[in-house]
Amino acid sequence: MKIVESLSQLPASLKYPVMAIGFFDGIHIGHQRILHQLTNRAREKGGTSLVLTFHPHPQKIISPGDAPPLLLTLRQKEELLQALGIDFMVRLPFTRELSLKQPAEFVEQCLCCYGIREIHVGSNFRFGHKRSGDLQTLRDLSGKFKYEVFEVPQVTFRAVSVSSTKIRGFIRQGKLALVKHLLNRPYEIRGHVVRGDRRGTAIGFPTANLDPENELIPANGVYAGCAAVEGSRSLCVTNVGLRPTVDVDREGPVVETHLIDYSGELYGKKLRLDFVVRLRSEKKFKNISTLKRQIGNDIRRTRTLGGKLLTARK
Ligand code: RBF
Ligand code: MG
Repeated sequence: MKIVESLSQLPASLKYPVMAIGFFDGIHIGHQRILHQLTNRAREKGGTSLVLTFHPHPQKIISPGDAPPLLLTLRQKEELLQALGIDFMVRLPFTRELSLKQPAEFVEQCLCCYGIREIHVGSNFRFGHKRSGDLQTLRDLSGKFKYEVFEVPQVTFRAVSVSSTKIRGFIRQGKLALVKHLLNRPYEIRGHVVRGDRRGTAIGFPTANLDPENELIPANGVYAGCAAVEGSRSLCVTNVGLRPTVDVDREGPVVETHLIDYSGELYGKKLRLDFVVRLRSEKKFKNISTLKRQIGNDIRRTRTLGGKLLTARK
């Protein structure tokens, strides 16, 4: 997959270019339906698949205080699009100027000089100044600009329509098993391992403290999952929270994880953490030895779930 920052950077005369447009935060099962349809069409037509997306999130420009914490870093989004077989990611810098464009201007100036043959978008797609353009707007302009519009219906799961907003809510509530269904993969956060207080090592369960690159951290609690470091994967138990038993975190929740059967220095390394199953809430224990016993239980439960955790990501 190649990444460009405007359509003008695309190679001239691409064969039958087909395009999906959206922010695609999460690349959830609804987005996946659009993107599969897109790559299928490209394959059928011997064409080229393009995903037009924006960076940063439009709300960060229009109204930063209301911008949602994102499900994906730019890097994660790129990797997921690549894995889905997209040929080109067109990552338009979202600016105030772009936010002021009327829908028709956007189509004329940003889309239409590039011979796009098909546009695939979800039913609830909106674009242009104040989100005033929709599918009908795209269709109204399609004759003039000679593209076809394909509407991809909303995907529902257990009778609710899937959206990035809902998924963010579920992550904040700790419903990570549900989230795994909606993403078709576990929720993953990445970051470097930073210096902790070494207390974990002292109590017998060394932990890697993560400095997350992701904006959205699951609800406080203990999660079973899988960690990847330098290409190798381990089962892990992750605590998100304030560690009330030791009372050390006044600066907000920490994300720390114990990698099961892993020995080696993690400090400074890049870590990826999958949150697969929520085990319990964080608790204040009477003393360190009851906390230790509980963490021992968390680890046993995680081992029992082992295979399920390791295969959660295909
Ligand atoms: N600290 C708490 O105060 N309450 C907890 O319920 C708790 N659960 C944890 C579960 C796991 C799997 C891990 C790795 C840590 C947990 N901690 C908890 C944090 C623990 O206090 C911390 O790892 C050590 O104090 C080292 O910093
Ligand atoms: Mg630690």
